Amino acid sequence: MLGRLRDALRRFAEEVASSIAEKAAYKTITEEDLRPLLDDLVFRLVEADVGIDAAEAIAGMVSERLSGSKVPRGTDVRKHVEETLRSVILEVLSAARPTIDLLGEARRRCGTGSPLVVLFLGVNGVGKTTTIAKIAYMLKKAGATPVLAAADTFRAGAQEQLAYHASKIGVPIVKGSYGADPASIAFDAIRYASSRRLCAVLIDTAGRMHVDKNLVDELKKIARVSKPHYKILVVDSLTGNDAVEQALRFDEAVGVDAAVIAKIDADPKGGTVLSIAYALKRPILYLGTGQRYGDLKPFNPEEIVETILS
Ligand SMILES: Nc1nc2c(ncn2[C@@H]2O[C@H](COP(=O)(O)OP(=O)(O)OP(=O)(O)O)[C@@H](O)[C@H]2O)c(=O)[nH]1
Ligand SMILES: [Mg+2]
Repeated sequence: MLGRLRDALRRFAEEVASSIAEKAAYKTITEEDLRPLLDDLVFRLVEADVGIDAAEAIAGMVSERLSGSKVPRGTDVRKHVEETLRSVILEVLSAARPTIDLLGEARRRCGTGSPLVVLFLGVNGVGKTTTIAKIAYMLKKAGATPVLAAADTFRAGAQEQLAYHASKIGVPIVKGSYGADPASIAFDAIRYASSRRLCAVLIDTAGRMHVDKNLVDELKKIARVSKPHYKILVVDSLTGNDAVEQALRFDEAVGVDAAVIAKIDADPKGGTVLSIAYALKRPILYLGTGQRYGDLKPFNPEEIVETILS
């Protein structure tokens, strides 16, 4: 997990340290020292799936903070560089600090007849349905029972897949017939939750490419009808740069309030999280860390920095 990203940052710190050590007379890290190493850093970050814009911005921030910095004799240069990297990465990730508390908001709405409505969207196969199941599991466990809205009437078996999760977790589901209007299913689910005073409605939608106009129009309609409090984009950590493209296009089309990055456990690179934080500048609420219901981790910038630079 995040391995390639970690290597990219460590290599940079080591290289700065050795290039400074070779010229023992230098007490200051100069821009000249850094320039070739920064190029390598950008290259390695991109190899670790960090988008080029984010990689260059990171290198720019590192350069600004390091060049001209005085390293007293006897100081561990590598540590000094790592501290700088730590502060830069934390700053980038902090743009995506999760400021939305789904559990808290759902809890407050229990029994009110006005449930929290959350719409999940994203391209095919990224992990939307699984993420909804995980969030439903979390809410149910905390006593904030949601209803699931099976508004993916497009893919054969999609409603059954969600129904399977609903029955395993023990939460209600509202379905429609195959090919039914997804917006009306979302609407029915909201009515269902309101009349039973449930806490939340989690709306599953069909995977769609951000470039498919008809399906994006359908998504707009679902959003118009269900008026979700939050539209949450799910992206797959393994898709790297494409995840950024998806995020920006969906944001343009329907507006994205927050993101979940799934399959981080299966991603040996790790750059997607940095790229999404940098490009989307919306909260990342959770990271999907596996296929079980409990495999959902709140996004924590400090923890990620620790993972890649401890
Ligand atoms: N390792 C891992 N696998 C995941 C994670 N989240 C989802 N998956 C797997 O990814 C595959 C696709 O997940 P779905 O939840 O069906 O994805 P979806 O976005 O709903 O797919 P469509 O409805 O077809 O667009 C499944 O095999 C999931 O088990 C995760 O965090 N880690
Ligand atoms: Mg699905």
